[in-house]
Amino acid sequence: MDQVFVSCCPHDCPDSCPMLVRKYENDTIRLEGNPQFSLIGGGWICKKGKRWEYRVRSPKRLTSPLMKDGSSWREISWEKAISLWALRIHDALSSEGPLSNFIYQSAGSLFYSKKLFKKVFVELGGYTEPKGSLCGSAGGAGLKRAFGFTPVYKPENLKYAKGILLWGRNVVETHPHILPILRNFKASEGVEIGALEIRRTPTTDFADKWWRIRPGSDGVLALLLCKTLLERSDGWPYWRKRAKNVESFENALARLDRQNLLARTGLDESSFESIYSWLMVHRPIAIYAGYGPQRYESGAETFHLLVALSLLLGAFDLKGSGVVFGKNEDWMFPMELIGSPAMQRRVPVGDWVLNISGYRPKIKTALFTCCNPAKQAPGIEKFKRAMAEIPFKVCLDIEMSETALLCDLVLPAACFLEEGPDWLGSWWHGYLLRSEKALDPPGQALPETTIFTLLAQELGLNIDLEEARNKMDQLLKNSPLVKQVSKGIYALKEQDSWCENNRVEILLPDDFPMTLRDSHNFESLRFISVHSSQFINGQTFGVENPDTPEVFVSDKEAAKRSINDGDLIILSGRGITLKGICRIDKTMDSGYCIMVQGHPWVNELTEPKVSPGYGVPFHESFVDLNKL
Ligand SMILES: Nc1nc2c(c(=O)[nH]1)N[C@H]1C(S)=C(S)[C@@H](COP(=O)(O)OP(=O)(O)OC[C@H]3O[C@@H](n4cnc5c(=O)[nH]c(N)nc54)[C@H](O)[C@@H]3O)O[C@H]1N2
Ligand SMILES: Nc1nc2c(c(=O)[nH]1)N[C@H]1C(S)=C(S)[C@@H](COP(=O)(O)OP(=O)(O)OC[C@H]3O[C@@H](n4cnc5c(=O)[nH]c(N)nc54)[C@H](O)[C@@H]3O)O[C@H]1N2
Ligand SMILES: [Mo]
Repeated sequence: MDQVFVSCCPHDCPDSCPMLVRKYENDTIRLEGNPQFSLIGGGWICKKGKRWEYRVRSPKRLTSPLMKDGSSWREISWEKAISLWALRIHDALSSEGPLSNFIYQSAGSLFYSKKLFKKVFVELGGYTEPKGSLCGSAGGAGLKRAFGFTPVYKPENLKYAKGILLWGRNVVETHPHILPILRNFKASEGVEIGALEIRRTPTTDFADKWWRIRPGSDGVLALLLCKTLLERSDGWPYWRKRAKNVESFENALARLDRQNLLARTGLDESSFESIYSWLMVHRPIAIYAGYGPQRYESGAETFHLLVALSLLLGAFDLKGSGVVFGKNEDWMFPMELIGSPAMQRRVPVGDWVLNISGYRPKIKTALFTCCNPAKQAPGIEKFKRAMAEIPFKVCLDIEMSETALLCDLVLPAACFLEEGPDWLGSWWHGYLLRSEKALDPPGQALPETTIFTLLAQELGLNIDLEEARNKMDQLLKNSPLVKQVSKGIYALKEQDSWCENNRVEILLPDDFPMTLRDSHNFESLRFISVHSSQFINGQTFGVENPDTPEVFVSDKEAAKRSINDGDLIILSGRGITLKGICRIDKTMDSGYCIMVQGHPWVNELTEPKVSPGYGVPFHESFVDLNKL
């Protein structure tokens, strides 16, 4: 008899889709959208989620603990693996103390059970971990500066907007479940979708109108829009009531030179006027901001300025106005199950690799779980060098990742279909999702909760993370902040931070040092990487790495170098050279080139850097591009 389980997609994607797992007698599965979830564009799953049908049993799965043995790998027993790991942690503790254990987790799976392992390191007295994320820290920090907390824009409120401005957000590729909502939107009279981009994308095709701006100049555009709104007395009449620091903000805007700002955005006067009048006509405006525009030094400032612009456009008075970005999907995770460490050291995720040799206490062991920084973090060769300085490294993954290959011990983890009950939130919608175990893990793979319980026992700690996961299940099911909608789907009682009844006051900026910094104007090209509809982040399972990657440039940049579309080119930067195939994109402007992120070579060319708000300014990297 077939069995059906509730589950949800583990990917770090805003859509966080509830799924049904149909399990057949031969232990194969089929995945489909949970039809109970048609609330906000749901009820179906995309090809990335669907791929787990065969990824879960693919030959690429790790099935036994592996220890590095010279240049090859040796299978070892769990007993041996755990005892070796515990010994190294113990040595680190006695020589350098708790901060010598480094723990690194990222976005490989958003399931809550994956976070419980920290309890072990809390009980050991502390740890070192990265600060910030490779993803949206800068943008998030800008929003937080304005609000004092991370604001939530409830997707339901989009229906009140008359203009949705997709500000560097490529929703058609990266947020497909919003599309049914946007299609409805487009069908309403007088309601429009606009897009601000650096190139034509499937999203700009989808929008009613789009404008191209210079990479990294979104904050400048926001400033110019605010300045113009004030000069023309078009600002929402009551915006000052909601704001702190009004006078300084207005004075700072008054001092800025209009022509200089316009030139920085790369827009001509008529395009600027077209954006301006679009905003005037389509209030209330929802600014739907993307991750691309915050991967710059100015990322946090840009997002702070988007809030200021939104306020001047009538946010809080006009329902539906506001800035939509991510929110904390872990908001409901019961932190009490982990506790807080006595000691903690946090090192910027963007550039810790540059400074590791100076750390005191030294890093003696490192744990990598649900992450693949050897592919997804900036400056790969610097990452490799940092790894060489860490005496003992462990990676937990479901497959042999680039990061796992650099470790001493690789441990096979169960994936979301093989453990549970488990939970996950969304950085877009307001539902908390519960999943059930549908399959046993392959070979000797184990749930992370089991792996760390074994480690804790070996370290002499009285911790049972399986029990903690079950406790989490009870806590979440019974939380007064959720209401069950159907099996596995729980609505969150969340407040919309942009709602008119909120008593928030927006802090306006009066200094824009990163936004007004002179932009780079050498011969080299700004190197920009973008997400693809084909796969998620660095998880390219089921999608081949192209033999020769495509590099997109404008026709002007190609002509300057006598390059035709399809020609082989050499991309070089940071002492790395890469062969690529040139794709001319006439919708791009001069000064930058674009590649799809998620392939191992991309972050060889990016600089390990940290931006305000502990973001990673991937797009502040520059390359030379020449004909081969
Ligand atoms: N299919 C798929 N979906 C995904 C992901 C995936 O890898 N694949 N990843 C998920 C994750 S973790 C994230 S963070 C999100 C990312 O979602 P998005 O923010 O939509 O994706 P990005 O490609 O990072 O950036 C969006 C756009 O910003 C543009 N851009 C770059 N620089 C600038 C700029 O200076 N100004 C402006 N206005 N635009 C600029 C790029 O051309 C790009 O089209 O997607 C999530 N969803
Ligand atoms: N140049 C450039 N770099 C980027 C970006 C960019 O736009 N440009 N985007 C950035 C963004 S937005 C993000 S969010 C990051 C993502 O960066 P990461 O989170 O580091 O990368 P992922 O590719 O999501 O892969 C994480 C790993 O988790 C593993 N995994 C999957 N499920 C499980 C599980 O259940 N348990 C364990 N232990 N492991 C599991 C996968 O096999 C994979 O190896 O990349 C960033 N990197
Ligand atoms: Mo991300």
